[in-house]
Amino acid sequence: NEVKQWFADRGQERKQLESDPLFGKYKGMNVIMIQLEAFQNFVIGQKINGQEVTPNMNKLLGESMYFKNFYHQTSQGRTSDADMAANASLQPLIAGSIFIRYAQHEYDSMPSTLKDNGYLTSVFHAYDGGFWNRNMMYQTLRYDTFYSKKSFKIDEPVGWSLGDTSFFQQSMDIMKKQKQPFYSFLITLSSHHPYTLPEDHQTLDVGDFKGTIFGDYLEAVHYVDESVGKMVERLKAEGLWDKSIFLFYGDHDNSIRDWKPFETFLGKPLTELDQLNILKQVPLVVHLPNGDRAGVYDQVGGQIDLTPTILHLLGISSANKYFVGTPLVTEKPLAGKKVVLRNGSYTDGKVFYIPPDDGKPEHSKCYDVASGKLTDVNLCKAGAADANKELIESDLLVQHDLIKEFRKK
Ligand code: GP9
Repeated sequence: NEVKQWFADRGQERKQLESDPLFGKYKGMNVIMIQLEAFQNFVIGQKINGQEVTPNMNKLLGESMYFKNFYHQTSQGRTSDADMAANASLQPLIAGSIFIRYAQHEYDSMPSTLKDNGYLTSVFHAYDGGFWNRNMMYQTLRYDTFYSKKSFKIDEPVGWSLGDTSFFQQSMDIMKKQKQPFYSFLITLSSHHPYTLPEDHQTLDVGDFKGTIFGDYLEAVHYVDESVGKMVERLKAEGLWDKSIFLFYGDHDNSIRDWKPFETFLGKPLTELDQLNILKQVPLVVHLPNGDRAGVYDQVGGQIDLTPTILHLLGISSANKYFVGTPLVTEKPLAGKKVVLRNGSYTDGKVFYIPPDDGKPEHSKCYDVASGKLTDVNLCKAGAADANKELIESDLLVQHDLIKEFRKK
């Protein structure tokens, strides 16, 4: 009952936002969502040796909504956690992945909700269908079709599989023939650790970073940026661009834990709060038809908010769905909105709370975001309790298959 009530309260928050002018403004549009492998926010808008690292994305920002304080919420399940947060609006587990451990449980999700509203739903990822137990999990999430590696021609070998440029183009060949409206979820792979690209794909002059993992990472994200740019051109050429909500976000950090190259690249020393933000922030870019509402947004959000955001724009109520998140694209940002990370950290844009790593409450930290300085930990206390509750309720729902239980006739 406690879990049921907690989710009902979240549903009520979303219900109240249904009077927002943006609720249903994009009813019936296609949805194209891209999850970018290990793509962190700190590269957006940056240059190296005079060359933009993400020129195509930077250009796209002029006609899109860019959320610069958007967080990944992943844990040990990495890419699968990001997928689950984005498509089912639930927190990851503290250990392992929901995709592996609870693939047979019942979930509310973006694909199932859209399917129930007349959408054709597809997921594209050019790697082995069994990885992260996707074959099974995508049935659970009720996609119509999962296009895995065997649906693609490996005509551009990069890293583990197919290069993102060809991956997007081949996915587009399928999408352009699909019945509309459709929901397409695309998961990239070329910028996977350890980031080394074939030589003919290295087009960024990374100077002294050449031959280091950090330099390889910059080259990889530069290549992904080019692939995304070509995908956008193709969407325009196929007449899908202004008939679709198009968005992309990064799935998780790049696992590089040596801060020196980051400091050299960004040209400044990094505080603990800077490091946390670099580690946890991924870009979220949302292109609405006709470039509506383009601009830079500083309200906080996380992957868990993506499904509620899309459903809000399409005018599909999620009040009765078991989702943790709330819509980000609204006329006015939701007051008191928090992003909760799996270790119990949270931020509301004003404070950033870090739980103690030794379990001793006196070692918890509360940062004032504006000044970047530590502040009175009591200012984070109530928020930390709420954050902890969110994690507990999400865990109980997932582990005990409570959606099935709640819907039993
Ligand atoms: C593989 C890909 C990578 O299919 O999604 O997952 P990751 O290792 O980043 O969690």
